[in-house]
Amino acid sequence: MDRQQLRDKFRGALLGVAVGDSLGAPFEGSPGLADPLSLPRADKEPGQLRYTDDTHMTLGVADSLVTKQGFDGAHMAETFARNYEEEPWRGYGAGPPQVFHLLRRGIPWNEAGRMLFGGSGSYGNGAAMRVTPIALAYYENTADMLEAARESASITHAHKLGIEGAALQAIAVTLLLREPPELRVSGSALTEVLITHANDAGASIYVDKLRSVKELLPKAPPFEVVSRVGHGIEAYEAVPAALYCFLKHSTSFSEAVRLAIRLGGDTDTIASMTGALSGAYLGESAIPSNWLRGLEGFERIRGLADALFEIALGKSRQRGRHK
Ligand code: AR6
Ligand code: MG
Repeated sequence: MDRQQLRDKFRGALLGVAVGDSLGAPFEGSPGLADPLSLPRADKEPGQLRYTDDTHMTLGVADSLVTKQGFDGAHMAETFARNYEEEPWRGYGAGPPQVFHLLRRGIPWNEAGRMLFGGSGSYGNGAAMRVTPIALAYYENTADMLEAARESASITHAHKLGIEGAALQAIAVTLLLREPPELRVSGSALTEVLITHANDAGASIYVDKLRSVKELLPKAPPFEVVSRVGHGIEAYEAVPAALYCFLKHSTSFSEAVRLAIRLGGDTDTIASMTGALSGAYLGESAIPSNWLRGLEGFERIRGLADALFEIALGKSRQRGRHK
């Protein structure tokens, strides 16, 4: 793959997060089966697209990675807290603000997340929804990527299922970045890689739900995914649901994102994660220009994707020297 194509995929992944989030936000909490006529259309400008906490936190991850040229837990936690204090109205889940409060009381970044939900930590989808920049910066080295994905998740989502949701979403993004879009991705092979990972991590609920995704993909009507996998705020529902939406329409960014919104539930987050997968695979060039035109922060997001691309190339050169 040439440099230009890979950079297009980096931009697609990060812009995909923001586009899916912004388009899905007005539908959050809907029961599903929205009238197709009410869904965003690729041939129509939706006007100003405002992103929510999903993108706000993703940009925090990206900013911190760029500033520190890699993962630094204390810096990333401080970045999250500061961003939240500046724009608390973005639609944050209940858990993260509690973590920021604990950080401000002096609790270390790698302890605060464990204090939530009676000491079990959060299994919400908030760590998975923001993990894309980690997948980008570390896209060539799965072991380093997984370590950074898990540690970054644990800042606010210390429950094993919150962490593994982020790990699975990150693996999917990195694998799709490496895959040239001309070769049709095998949904079954990609899902199988994730099943193996979930199995090794002892996260059986992901194994079961990913098996359902694999089974439903070729034949079932899309709405069966809601009853079998779910479309909720829990990472173990939203992450497999997003994978399903991407794989169901792996050659069309707009159709994948529209399906995520149509399924209802946590539409902004599932559409955002679907957008990350589809953007990582197909690139920015596959995102409807009508959807990019009104996107809040477009230039900044694109610039961060380019900065993450440079970090990834730098890590790749470093590894080459040490071989
Ligand atoms: N026990 C019981 N319920 C839990 C647990 C647990 N251990 N962990 C999570 N929940 P949270 P997020 C439930 O608050 O993941 C925005 O709208 C609980 O109901 O950590 O950052 C985004 O768009 C908890 O409030 O926040 C996303 O949709 C909820 O899961 C979403 O919020 C979410 O976990 C991201 O939320
Ligand atoms: Mg959401």
